[in-house]
Amino acid sequence: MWGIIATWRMALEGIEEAQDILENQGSASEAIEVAIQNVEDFPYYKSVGYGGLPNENMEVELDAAYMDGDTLDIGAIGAIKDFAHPISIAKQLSKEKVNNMLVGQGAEKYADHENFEKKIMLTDRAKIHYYNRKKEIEEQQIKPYDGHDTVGMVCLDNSGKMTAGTSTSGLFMKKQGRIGDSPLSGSGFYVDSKVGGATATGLGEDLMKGCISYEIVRLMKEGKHPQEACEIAVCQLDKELKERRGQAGDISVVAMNNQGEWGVATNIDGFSFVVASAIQSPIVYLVKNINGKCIHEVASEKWLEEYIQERIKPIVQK
Ligand code: SD4
Repeated sequence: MWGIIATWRMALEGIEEAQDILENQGSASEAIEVAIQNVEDFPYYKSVGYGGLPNENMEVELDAAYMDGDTLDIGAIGAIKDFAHPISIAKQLSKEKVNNMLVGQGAEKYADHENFEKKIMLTDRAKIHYYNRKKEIEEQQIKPYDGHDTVGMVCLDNSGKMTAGTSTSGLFMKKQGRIGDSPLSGSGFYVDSKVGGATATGLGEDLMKGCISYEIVRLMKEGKHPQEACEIAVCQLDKELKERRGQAGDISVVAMNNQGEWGVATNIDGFSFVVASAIQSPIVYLVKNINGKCIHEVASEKWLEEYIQERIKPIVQK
């Protein structure tokens, strides 16, 4: 049995590539890297890799992580600039004995030394978004940005090995050096091949408060189905945050256990995800939270078409 699950519709093409690898007895380690690289390369996704939106200084700072569920190896990078494939750097770091998590200049030095592909990750389109947002902030005093779209994946291969990976440009207009949950073990991702894995997307500052990915794996280890584990973890964190702080940021998660069963939960409307397995070709689903129960439905052709049109439509500087 193989399977792979990922946050957001943007993972679809990457998941299709992963499917080829996994069907042909490729490893979860290769499949997840290829799938995430695909998302990093696509210029129209505004929150991952090339084309990702910049921080308040108009610099694209990227976070990524990779985890091997057999060995529990973890590699992560934070706030790295101008490298094409953060996921691959994170994966390589996972194989080091120490220095598994590097940030900023240290991460760039390592990536350069290891000959990872350099690339200017700030696109003209991202600059237009930046200038427009700056103008809106000046004119309307609105908060920088509360949207998001990190790609996170959990993968199981035919040998039973599991991996997890994340890649993101984080929050638009974030402060220089700000790192979210995505490179943080237990918050943005966690995987244990003996149990399963989970990954999160949303407001990093809140996701960290519940170590939500670890919590989901812990619940699965207690015997919960991934769907139940995801719903419990999202509901509890959402409730705790609201009780203690008056509000909760966006929280969305996907999970898969080592049998290829999967689950998903969110506290927002409009969360999408992609899943594929030995018994299911890649499908995009949309999720709704109805009183704590997360209902998912297959995305319609119309929705899929509108999604892509919205991503690639021309934008103008205001
Ligand atoms: C972050 N969690 O940096 C990321 C952003 C995100 O979906 O998920 N976007 O806080």
